[in-house]
Amino acid sequence: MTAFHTPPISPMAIAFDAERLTLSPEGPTLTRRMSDLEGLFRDSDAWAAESAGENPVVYTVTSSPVPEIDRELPQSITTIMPGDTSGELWMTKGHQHPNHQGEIYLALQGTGGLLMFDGERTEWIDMQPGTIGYIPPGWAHRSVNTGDEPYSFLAVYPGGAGHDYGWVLEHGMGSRAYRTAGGVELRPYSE
Ligand code: PAN
Ligand code: ZN
Repeated sequence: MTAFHTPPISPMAIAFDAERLTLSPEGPTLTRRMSDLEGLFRDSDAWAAESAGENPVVYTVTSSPVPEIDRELPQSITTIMPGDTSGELWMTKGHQHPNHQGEIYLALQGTGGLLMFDGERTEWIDMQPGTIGYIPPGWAHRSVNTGDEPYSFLAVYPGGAGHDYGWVLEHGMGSRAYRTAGGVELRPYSE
């Protein structure tokens, strides 16, 4: 079983396999199934049916051994499966960093979108391998798979930033991303 290292952490090299998307040494891996995304998809009936049925894996988050502790700088690779629930593209839960700190995402494989919301304004960045998406302090963020294959990205963020998931349940994300014949369409969050 893999675990986070305990401070003080020694300088270390982390081998990154760009094909297999592994980190070595690795820390814990988190798996989010459909049932973990309660209250997030617009069509709650479709969400409930998929959760009670096959309950598919929507995304995984593989971490390096660097822990989420103040002044450390953890990294993780998120992989979102392709799919949609009543047209709404599969996505991460999304969160706000309560300590309002910045973060970067580097797209690795597949295609996706980085949706950000500061409580008033919504921003969307198309993500493809090589794109760095910058998330400024105070912007809640959610990732979306816009393609037909898994979408993966590397995240690097301050260990003391914290993750507030309730913020998104309370305030939404400003927009939702849907699959359409022409590609991706952003629609108002509550329509
Ligand atoms: C990322 C996210 C990861 C999963 O590492 O935590 O993509 O998304 P949720 O945390 O919204 O489920 C990050 O933004 N860390 O701060
Ligand atoms: Zn974050």
